[in-house]
Amino acid sequence: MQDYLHLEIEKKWQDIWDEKETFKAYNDYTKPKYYPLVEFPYPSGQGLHVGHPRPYTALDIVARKRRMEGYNVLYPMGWDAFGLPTENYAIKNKIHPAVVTEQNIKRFKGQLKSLGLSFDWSREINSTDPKYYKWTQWIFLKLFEKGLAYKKEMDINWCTSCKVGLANEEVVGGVCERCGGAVIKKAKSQWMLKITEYAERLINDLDDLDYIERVKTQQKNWIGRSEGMEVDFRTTSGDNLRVYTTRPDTIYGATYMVLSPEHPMLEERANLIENLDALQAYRDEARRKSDFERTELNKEKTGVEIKGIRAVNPANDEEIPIWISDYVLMSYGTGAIMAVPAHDSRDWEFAKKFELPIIEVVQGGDVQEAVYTDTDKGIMVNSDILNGLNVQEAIEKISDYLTDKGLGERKVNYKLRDWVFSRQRYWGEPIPLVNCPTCGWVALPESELPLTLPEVESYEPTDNGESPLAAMDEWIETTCPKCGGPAHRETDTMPQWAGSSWYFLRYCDPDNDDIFASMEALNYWMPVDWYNGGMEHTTLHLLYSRFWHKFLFDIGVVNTKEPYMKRTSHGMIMGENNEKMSKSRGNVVNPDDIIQEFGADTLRLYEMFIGDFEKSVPWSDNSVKGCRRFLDRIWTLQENVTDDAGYSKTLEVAMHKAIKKVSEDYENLKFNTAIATLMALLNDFKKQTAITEGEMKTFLILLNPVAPHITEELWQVLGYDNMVADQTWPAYDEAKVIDDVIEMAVQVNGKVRSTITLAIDATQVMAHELAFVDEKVLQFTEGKRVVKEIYIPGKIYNIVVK
Ligand code: ANZ
Ligand code: ZN
Repeated sequence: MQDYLHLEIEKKWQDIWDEKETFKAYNDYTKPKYYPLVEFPYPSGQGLHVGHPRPYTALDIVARKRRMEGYNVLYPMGWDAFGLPTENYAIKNKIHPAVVTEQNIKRFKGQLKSLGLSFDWSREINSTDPKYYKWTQWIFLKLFEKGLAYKKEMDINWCTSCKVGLANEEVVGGVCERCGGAVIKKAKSQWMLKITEYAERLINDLDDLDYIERVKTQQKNWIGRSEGMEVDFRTTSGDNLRVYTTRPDTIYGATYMVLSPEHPMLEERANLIENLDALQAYRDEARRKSDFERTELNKEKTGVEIKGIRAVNPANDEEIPIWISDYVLMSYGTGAIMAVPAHDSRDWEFAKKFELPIIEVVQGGDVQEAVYTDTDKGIMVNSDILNGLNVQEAIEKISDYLTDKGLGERKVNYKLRDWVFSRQRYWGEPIPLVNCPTCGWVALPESELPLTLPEVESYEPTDNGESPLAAMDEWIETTCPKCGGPAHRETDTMPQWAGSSWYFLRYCDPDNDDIFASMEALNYWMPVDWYNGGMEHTTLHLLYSRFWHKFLFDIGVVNTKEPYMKRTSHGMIMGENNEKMSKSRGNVVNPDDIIQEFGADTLRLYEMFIGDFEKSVPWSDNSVKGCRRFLDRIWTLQENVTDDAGYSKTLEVAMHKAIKKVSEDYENLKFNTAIATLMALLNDFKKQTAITEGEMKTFLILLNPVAPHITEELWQVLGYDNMVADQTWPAYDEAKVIDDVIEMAVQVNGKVRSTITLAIDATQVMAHELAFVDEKVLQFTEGKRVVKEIYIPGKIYNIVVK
């Protein structure tokens, strides 16, 4: 028999699939549909990483299985191609980013094809194609029209190295997510999207979705809903200082107030403040720090007391000092807090440092020695009308009390901020607005979309941080669509997250020129049935796209309120020594090399086999070889197939068990145990002198989603002229899955008292359940204590009682 020549075989089948359009999704809206989705990649200059095939193969398995189950499957792929690395490469090498993008896509696409993924390439999309970004611009204009896009002068996170504004989500650990550069605050007029208006729905609607738990939790934490009160503190200057607190019950323990250094009171009451210079100096200092640095828990507390004005605690009319400190952020709540040092750790550290009074109001520990934050079960003390109540009762009582007196109101707050939607860069979607001196910001009419990127000389951002578009007078100068007078185009572009916020909709109807996708197509294909992607996108892309989708639902152009029914996430593939793969460590594995030497089927099999799909795993050359050996053994299995292989009861049970296990495991991200099952089945096969053609066929179908090329080839060798991809997914017989059942003797204190009927491999728990409803067993055990149970599966069950 011929050798297993993987390169030849794999190329052959990829060409056949292409030519026959085997994986094309049909707009036949009568068949049941299935829409699995993986995150479209950013086509970077480095080409495909070995991490990419892991999620792609996982959902390829699901897609292939679904087709065999009779579904019309849409498994699409495209390119999320705007963004900084391409632009930086273009700047350095003086090549147009569109040219760089085209080259990168070509390389990526070739690599993906060589993996034998069953994408419907006829629906390929590219976020930088004007035909695509026309609709990104269109959606933006709808948001603008509905008042959800607005321009605001604000302190933004500014990456000093990329020279670009960053969203909060792009600042990780105080530095730029992309380049690791320092991030400072910079005042800039920015386009913002009101994602905060959707905060409540973005949390509540998670309940109906089949997202893995850690994704739900991360989204909830990021949105950060908190329930509390806004309370007014009078001041000696005659003002009201409003604070936000989640613990109004602790108000009797508020011994001072803290304002954010940016709080407007400093300007508004400058005339009454005695130490304005010191406060101003502190404010300047704070401005240079990121929110992350400012709120870090274990950092040394700093602050300055405001001299000349004091506040009055509304609960007990005590006068208390007002401080400013950078641990209070202007961007959250009201930018002012009542400090309760006995029960809030940051307040406690601050009070210790500046020797401010600490009053216990919830009983628990010695609050002079250590902060007592575990207050949930405590009883109120030193709190006048609240004394003796538990925390929950106290919160209710004081909230009603302060509300009735007009001193405050209940309030829900969110950590989520509006989305900074402008970038001062070239390689992004132009924002289709013009600024008219008479009409203000005006949308371009739909007929003028797409507003395409003009050719520029240089892609570098200007020194003052403007986009290179800002230097293009001919492009900027235009007329106002409303009044016809002279006007200027917006020169900022959209962030990379724009194009990916709706791309799954475009796949449903990629060539439509009248609308981003027809309602008919959306009605059929949406929602996405299963979406798999990286955990790093949980608070960015996943939230943004859910927000856009909800907005599109509200304006009646999509049919579902949520885009994705199910969300799962894969672990990363690390270097051999469990470090992140990187050029500098020299531990990068190139998927092309593996495909060349061992084949795409080996790579696919390996990536699905190496461990729990949801956890990160180190690369292992040895297991790659092991996976290849498994395929080699399958290759020679055809020699064992004969017409007159005898019937084997054990093998029949093994087959049915394998069908059940593999079918279930493919659905539950347990690809590794599915493959282990197939490996065990192969061993069973090899123990037989011969196997039947039927057994071989079932085996090939089960393995096909993981290793599509070798299985198609062996199918052909068996003499069929259709494909495995055309077969029906095998069913199993539940009766044949159950192992033989036996009668087992049950002893009580060494004497046989009864028998139970159970499966040969039943667990002790099962045996116990069966025995302890048996009358004869109960007769000898009731009223006694079970001190020991000895259970030997398939043999005996002995219960010892006293
Ligand atoms: C008094 C108090 C007593 C508080 C106590 C907590 C514990 P979450 O749950 O995150 O919403 N806070 C309010 N605004 C702030 C700001 N702009 N910057 C920094 N901290 C701020 O947290 C709400 C709590 O964080 C509020 O409740 C307030 O401190 C503080 F035992 O008020 B608390
Ligand atoms: Zn005008």
